[in-house]
Amino acid sequence: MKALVFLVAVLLPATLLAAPAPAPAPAPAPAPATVAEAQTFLDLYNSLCQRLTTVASEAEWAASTDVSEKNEGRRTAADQAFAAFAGDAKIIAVVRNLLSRKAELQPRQVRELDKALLRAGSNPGTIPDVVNARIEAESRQASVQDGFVYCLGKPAKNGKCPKPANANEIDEKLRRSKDLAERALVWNASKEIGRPLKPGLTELQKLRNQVAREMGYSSFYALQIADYGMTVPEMMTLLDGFVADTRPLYTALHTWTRRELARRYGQPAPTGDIPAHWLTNRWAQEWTGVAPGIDLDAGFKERTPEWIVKQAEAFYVSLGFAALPASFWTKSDLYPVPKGGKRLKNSHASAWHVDLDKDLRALMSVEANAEWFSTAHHELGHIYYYISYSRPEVPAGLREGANRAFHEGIGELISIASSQLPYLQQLGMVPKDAKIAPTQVLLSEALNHTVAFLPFAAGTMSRFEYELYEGNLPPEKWQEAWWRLAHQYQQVAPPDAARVQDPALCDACTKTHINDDPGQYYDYAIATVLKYQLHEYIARKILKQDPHNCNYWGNKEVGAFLKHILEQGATRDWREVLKEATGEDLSTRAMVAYFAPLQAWLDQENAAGR
Ligand code: X8Z
Ligand code: ZN
Repeated sequence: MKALVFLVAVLLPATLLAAPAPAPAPAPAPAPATVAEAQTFLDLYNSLCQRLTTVASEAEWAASTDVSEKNEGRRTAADQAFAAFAGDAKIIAVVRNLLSRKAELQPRQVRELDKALLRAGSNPGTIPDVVNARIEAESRQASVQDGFVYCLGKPAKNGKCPKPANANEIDEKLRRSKDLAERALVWNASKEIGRPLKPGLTELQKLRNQVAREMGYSSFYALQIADYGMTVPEMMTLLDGFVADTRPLYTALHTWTRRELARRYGQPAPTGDIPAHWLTNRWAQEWTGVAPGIDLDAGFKERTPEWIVKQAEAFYVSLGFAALPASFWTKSDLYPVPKGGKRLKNSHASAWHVDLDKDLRALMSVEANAEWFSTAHHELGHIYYYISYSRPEVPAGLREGANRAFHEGIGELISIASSQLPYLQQLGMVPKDAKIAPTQVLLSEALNHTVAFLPFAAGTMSRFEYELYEGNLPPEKWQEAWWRLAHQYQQVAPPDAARVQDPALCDACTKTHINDDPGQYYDYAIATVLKYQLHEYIARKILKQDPHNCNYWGNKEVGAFLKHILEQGATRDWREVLKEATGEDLSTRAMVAYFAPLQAWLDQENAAGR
């Protein structure tokens, strides 16, 4: 088809090609009989989908909050039952048949059918054994990941660890320790989980690709990207654009951070890559805490983990959202397992829409610090999205974000709103008379999930999964690829070059999304860009305040603006939703503009070698 278009283009005179396109024909009216036929099918489909999702989510919840063989078995069985429905060959045939008469359907019905096809993508009923094997491998991988206990000492002969640690403890040490030997030990310990996860990902790479290819996608990656209505090349071009647009800013921040960390550790500043164990996060995805003089955690010393979640809720309530239902508080799993407790649970924050209706839960391990403060706001963004679109006008099959990045972006937006100085001062987290230069606040934000983050999300992670699925990257090349990309995009190097050659290691496997949310990490890159577009609009057009120094708290108009986006769920094309909300297409413009004063400051500091 593409070749034909090319041929026609070559043969046609340029003037003809340049001629204005004729006015678009009016959209054909839906045909009542086809609309009714589709609706009968969709009513049944949605009812089954919602019921089976509930059963599967309950089982997944049990397995993620209490790792055991029994719960793993229950999760596998429930996910297989869901797959048997979502990928049933007859269902796929009906969906395709209806979609072949697209013009006769209502646009919303077309969207529902498209989503049904995507849901079938991982579960084609034509190869049930492969689908069941995929689900079993996913469930096993999750148990291996969630049941892993980090070890900060040398294991004894019987394999027992003298110093077991959980993820929060690892993160805390990487945030605080100034001792490079200790940092290397902790960083290396945090990567040990990659060993037991590598065989599982090896199997999953094949199985995930097999199911997606059965459904006509070029790879599992293409299937995940299709949810945006985009092709793989389109997505990669978009992501490359994000990286290129923010490159000068990243380079300046990296140069400054190199020197700052060298000072902190009493080392000469590296001329190129930063050693990974110098940075405050296991994957160097954010560099929180590098800025001197801003101890974000200090304000949380007097607070409890319970206060953090309640305060996050209060922020949304102040905007006009309802208080969370009582069941959220009774059913969620919000805090770490108490010391000495035997239960093992997933350590990464997540938000759950268990029954695609009113049963909403969060799985977290909240402690009283700045990182969990931000994460709690992020997770409640998902929860308020669920609440907003769970209404009769939005069918179960469209109870999703405008796209997945919107879902990530709302909580991220509220997270930057909750880290603005006026709000922190209002809460008493930062003294009202504190002399903090505006560039210092901006610097702290850039080091968080924004400037420092984008090359990880749009580069290292997204490119790795691209090579993994689209490129069938063999397992023996994973380490090399991971560190090649970390060098190229993040300018971060492994603490010890030998680990790149070790075939038993899998540093990519240590990132939970590679196992749990495969092929989707660009969601966060898009969310990062999107949140600045929304933030700029809210600050300038609604609050009429400087985006660098504004306070959303208590503003019902901001709440109404957000609610309007959220309550639509996935009933409309995300491009339309974005354009309508901000007047703009997806773009890094707002983000680059927001950080322009920081870029100027960093350039000055770097030139002076300060
Ligand atoms: O995974 C998350 C959320 C859950 S959706 C806590 N985030 C990414 C990560 O931790 O890698 C939030 C931003 C990036
Ligand atoms: Zn999220």
